[in-house]
Amino acid sequence: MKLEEIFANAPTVIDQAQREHYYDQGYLVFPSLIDTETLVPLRAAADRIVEKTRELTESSREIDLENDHTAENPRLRRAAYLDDLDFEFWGICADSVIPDIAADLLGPNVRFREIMLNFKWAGGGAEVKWHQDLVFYPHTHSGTMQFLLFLEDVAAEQGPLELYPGSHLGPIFEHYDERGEWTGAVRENDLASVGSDGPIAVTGPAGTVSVHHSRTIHGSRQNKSSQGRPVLVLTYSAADAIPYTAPAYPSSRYGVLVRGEEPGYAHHEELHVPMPPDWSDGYTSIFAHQEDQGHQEPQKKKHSAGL
Ligand SMILES: O=C(O)CCC(=O)C(=O)O
Repeated sequence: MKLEEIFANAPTVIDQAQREHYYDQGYLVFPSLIDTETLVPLRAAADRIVEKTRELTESSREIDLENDHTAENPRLRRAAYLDDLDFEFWGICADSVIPDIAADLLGPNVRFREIMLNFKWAGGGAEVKWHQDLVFYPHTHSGTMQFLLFLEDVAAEQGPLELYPGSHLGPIFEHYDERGEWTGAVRENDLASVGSDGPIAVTGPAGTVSVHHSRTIHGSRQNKSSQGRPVLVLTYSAADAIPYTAPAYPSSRYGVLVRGEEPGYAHHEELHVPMPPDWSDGYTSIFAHQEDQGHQEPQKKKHSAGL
């Protein structure tokens, strides 16, 4: 949908000024949006996942572990496929104010893409290098978005999400290094050309929700504090944005329509997007790719043609 078509429908849960802020600045923040009653069962579900990982000695399809994870001292970087891992997570994806906000920003027809939990464990939880989400999952237009929901309070020293306001209006950068190996991160010399005012950090109490545009440059530092920083990461797409590539996390609900109706058409935007590697044989996590490339099988430019 074109922006003027999205704006032609009155928003239902946010106001027009917030919509305009999102499209001008590439993000919005809703402090304490989700109440404690809703957070408590989500935290319990996250705890159940942590308990199960005590059996793991290495990362699995769903769980990405820090290198120093042990049964006694579990340290998770990410759990993906949450909607399949625990019954508790689908409600926040489909029956909450979050998909309503997505519909106010993307147009009435919205698809669920994925839900993950980035733990950012206390005492060194991994950084997320600067990146643009659209480069991980190019679509026929840039109408995809990522929400973060804080399960606990997030302060500056816990490695909060940081983003460059307005960067979604700039170039879409390569996330490969000079040798053509996928790093999942914007190159340093490209970053030097972005936003002279620098990034802003998104902090706030538990229940705070942020949302950013698929082209907004964002990342987060290591968590060197003594408090973990568990956040739910939810992504959605406008239903008329068709993916060019296989999803990283094809859970059983990937692509399910959570608001509106099937549009019956695809919308295209003129975009120049570098294609990611082919994820159809499996994906670990952004953390694993951004880690020292020497520890990994490098993922070269090998693209999938399927959806
Ligand atoms: O967890 C974070 O701070 C950043 C999340 C993110 O950008 C991602 O997982 O793609």
